[in-house]
Amino acid sequence: MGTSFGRGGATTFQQDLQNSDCIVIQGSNMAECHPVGFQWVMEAKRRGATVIHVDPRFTRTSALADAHVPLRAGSDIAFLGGLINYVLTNELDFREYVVEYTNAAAIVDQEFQDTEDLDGLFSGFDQESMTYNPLSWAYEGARATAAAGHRDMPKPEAGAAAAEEEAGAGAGEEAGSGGPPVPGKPERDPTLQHPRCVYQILKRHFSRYTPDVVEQICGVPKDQFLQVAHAVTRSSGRDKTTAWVYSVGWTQHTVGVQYIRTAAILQLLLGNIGRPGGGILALRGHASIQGSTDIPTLFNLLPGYIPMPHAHHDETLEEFVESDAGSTGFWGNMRAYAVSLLKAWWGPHATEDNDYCFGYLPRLTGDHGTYRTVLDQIAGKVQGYFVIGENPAVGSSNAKLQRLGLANLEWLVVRDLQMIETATFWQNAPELETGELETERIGTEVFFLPAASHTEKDGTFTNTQRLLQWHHKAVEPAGDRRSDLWFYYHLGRRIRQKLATSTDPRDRPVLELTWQYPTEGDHDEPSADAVLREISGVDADGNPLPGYTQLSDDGSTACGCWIYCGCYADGVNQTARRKPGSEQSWVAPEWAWAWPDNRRIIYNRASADPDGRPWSERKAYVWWDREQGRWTGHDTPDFEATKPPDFEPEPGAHAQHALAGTDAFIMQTDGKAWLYVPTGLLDGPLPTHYEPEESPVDNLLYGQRANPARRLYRHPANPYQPRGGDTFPYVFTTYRLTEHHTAGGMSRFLPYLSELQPEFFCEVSPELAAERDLEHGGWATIVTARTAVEARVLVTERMRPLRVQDRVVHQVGVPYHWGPNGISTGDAGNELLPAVLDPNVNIQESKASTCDVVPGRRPRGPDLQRLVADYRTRAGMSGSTDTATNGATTDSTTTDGAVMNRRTGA
Ligand SMILES: Nc1nc2c(c(=O)[nH]1)N[C@H]1C(S)=C(S)[C@@H](COP(=O)(O)OP(=O)(O)OC[C@H]3O[C@@H](n4cnc5c(=O)[nH]c(N)nc54)[C@H](O)[C@@H]3O)O[C@H]1N2
Ligand SMILES: Nc1nc2c(c(=O)[nH]1)N[C@H]1C(S)=C(S)[C@@H](COP(=O)(O)OP(=O)(O)OC[C@H]3O[C@@H](n4cnc5c(=O)[nH]c(N)nc54)[C@H](O)[C@@H]3O)O[C@H]1N2
Ligand SMILES: [Mo]
Repeated sequence: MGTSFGRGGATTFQQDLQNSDCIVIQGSNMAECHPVGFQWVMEAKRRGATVIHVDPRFTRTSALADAHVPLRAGSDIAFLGGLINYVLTNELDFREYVVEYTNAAAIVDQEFQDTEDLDGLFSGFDQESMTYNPLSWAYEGARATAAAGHRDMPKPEAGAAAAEEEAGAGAGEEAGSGGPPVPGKPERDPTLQHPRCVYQILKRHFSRYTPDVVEQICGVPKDQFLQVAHAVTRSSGRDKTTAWVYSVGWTQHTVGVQYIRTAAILQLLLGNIGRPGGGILALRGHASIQGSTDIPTLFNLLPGYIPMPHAHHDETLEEFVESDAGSTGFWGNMRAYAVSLLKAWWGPHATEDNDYCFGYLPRLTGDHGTYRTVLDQIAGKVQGYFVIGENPAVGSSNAKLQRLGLANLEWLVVRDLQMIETATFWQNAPELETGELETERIGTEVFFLPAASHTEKDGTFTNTQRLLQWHHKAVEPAGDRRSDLWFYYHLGRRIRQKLATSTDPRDRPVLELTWQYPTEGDHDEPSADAVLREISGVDADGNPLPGYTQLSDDGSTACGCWIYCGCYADGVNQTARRKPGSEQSWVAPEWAWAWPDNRRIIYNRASADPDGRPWSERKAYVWWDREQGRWTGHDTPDFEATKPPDFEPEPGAHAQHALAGTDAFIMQTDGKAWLYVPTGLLDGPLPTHYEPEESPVDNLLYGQRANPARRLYRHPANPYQPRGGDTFPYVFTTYRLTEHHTAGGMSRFLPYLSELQPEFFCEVSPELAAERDLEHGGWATIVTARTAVEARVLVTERMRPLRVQDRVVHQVGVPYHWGPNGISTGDAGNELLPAVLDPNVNIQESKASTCDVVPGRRPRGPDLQRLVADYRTRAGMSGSTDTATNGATTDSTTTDGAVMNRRTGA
């Protein structure tokens, strides 16, 4: 979303779905996982909208849709690519929107080569490192500047260490609130005829995604595909809009980012972004998962998507902002955002003379994502680990890998509501039964600290639609439970006390932090309100700032997260507003506060035509009021309020001043939404269909089977299965149930929920049940190269065999909520999956893999390993040699499981 539009969040809000003429829910089970928001889908349907659910399984979402389209897990790019091809071949695109608001007219460098020319690779691929050099993807004439200005490219003078660091660090999330920098405006051909303009490149690229090809790759019959194509194109244009809704059915793939890119291209061609009833609604998961990327728990970002500086080429603030400071669009103000952040963190210590303490920030030296960290734990390179608000021993792919890491630490801190598996692995990990681990030989000291839940503390959630909502403490936390804010505040306070007399320069960043917050109550609970105020920002006199356009780069403003600037405007906690819907417009701008600047639909300049008039009365949202000389409408305009539609920038203008009155995508350096991404992605400027890492079929389109830049972690405990073959013949996918929550810490311990879904199960079709002798209500063992788990069998027509290429493909559905602790117990679905990631955002492929299913319970003890070893041999995986291809095999030497314990040598 960030590289397509300039911000990583959902483009619209859930209530706006009521205005849609067609809603496609794909890669999401919205009715079960986002049931409250789903009411707006039902409202749209009541008003006559068509609702389509594209999902491997028939769910409660499908039951309420007009059409359910079952497809093979892992094939959505082909399906969406088919829709794009349908739009382009029939010239159904919203031409005026496309020419004015997207980069369709931009001319691309002649060095660029497409997957169509290179059998599945784009130009610039290096087989050795499995990474792309993206220079040839640039706009024409921009290659040299691209090299100098690319934030994620090693600088020419940087050495090998820097290059390695860049390749590992991941870049996709950086575009969360500002498109990747390109040098200004590209050459354009508004007639869209130039053979190297983006529009023509798209046309060629997607031409082979015909209805026939869609049928062969996805298993969706041609007629059904065309029904979707008709419904979507019929419901888009001046007078109608279509919305796309996705969640983790799309993100958890080795090409997850490119799935979303394909939807972005389609929605842009149809003119559905920035307009009511349109958009791409990324349904976010955990209560504040949007918040935890905005103010990130990610290794490669600072608040507001300011990139984490790199060790080798971001020595000074000047070097750091260099590639962005000259940019056009609002990201050109990055220095103001960064300096204000540094002022919020180091207050009076941050001055112009010391680079505003820029040197105090940590630096990136490579991939520090969680899966990499876990491998480093196994290798003995990590001593301590905080696990706060997650349960990786159940929730992360290849759960064994996680536990082997936990078992090799000096110390582990777990703060949770319940005694989760991550805290008890030393006691009941499945590896104890197989003999791969022994409690006596695990040296990890585990500190379990009880956490207060959201009802026991003040604070905000930032939800799906970028909306910050304040929650008040309802009850005092019982016993030793404390809020996370309490924990970090007092931990920091104590560390500072310990270091108080230190003269070591490396302690200065900690000692000089602004760490003064009012506290209250018996436990000295810090004020969450004061923290929010700091995040929102203040001027030199300590007055709250109204919004991010007021941020300055001279040290006179402090702001903890520039995109949240203004959430405490006028000294009022804007996130706590609760004006009833009946007392305001349907957009409800006075209900809580959305970033940026309380906008609910972003890029809403595009809801008006280039002259500033609504595209149609029916779809009016934000427009130019000629008399008042300003933008107005139902929402806060996502545009400079008084910049007229016919504004033309001066040559050489900077930041937002370089944007024209028709540049609706203000966070992009060229003001346009990107159909083609010339820079900012690690796996190609355009989406293209690749098979998942583990798949029963070849890539119908190219010799290159999987995403060539996917992130593989070669380790004996993380073997990858060969593609095709009969050993692991079935596709399997994992998902959630309404009655449980994620890794189970919040549901398996509750009697009511455990009663509703008492046991781990798998869903199979009647045809697969017959093929494998599986009995409804009986046991099945599901096997992969990692291990085998047992589950009750649910035989259901909700799962349907699909015809893919020349064969029938069966799919197995596995909910992933179970583990050994709590009231409702069972094996964890994540035991089965390998760790293999999307390179841009480091998300694991947990939605599409392959397995075998056999009747009966799984073997116990060492017999379990024998079963799995037998499967590996049959699959041709001699020893631990995996088959993760691009031809390469692994460097692993021992068989699975026998992992060295750093301190016991076991
Ligand atoms: N009750 C309840 N609600 C929840 C949660 C919960 O655990 N329980 N979890 C919360 C969290 S953290 C999140 S992230 C969200 C997730 O919300 P969802 O993404 O809706 O949840 P999932 O069930 O994981 O997956 C959605 C659907 O993707 C389908 N799918 C799998 N592979 C593919 C594929 O390749 N293509 C397509 N088109 N579909 C595919 C699955 O069959 C499933 O129906 O839900 C949130 N809400
Ligand atoms: N196979 C497979 N794996 C998946 C997925 C999938 O679809 N398939 N989905 C992925 C997704 S989208 C997600 S979000 C992850 C979730 O995976 P995890 O985050 O590992 O699992 P949760 O069970 O949500 O863990 C949250 C923990 O936080 C605790 N908690 C709740 N509130 C608080 C609090 O205020 N403070 C503290 N300290 N603790 C608190 C809860 O008790 C719970 O144990 O799983 C991922 N893994
Ligand atoms: Mo999630």
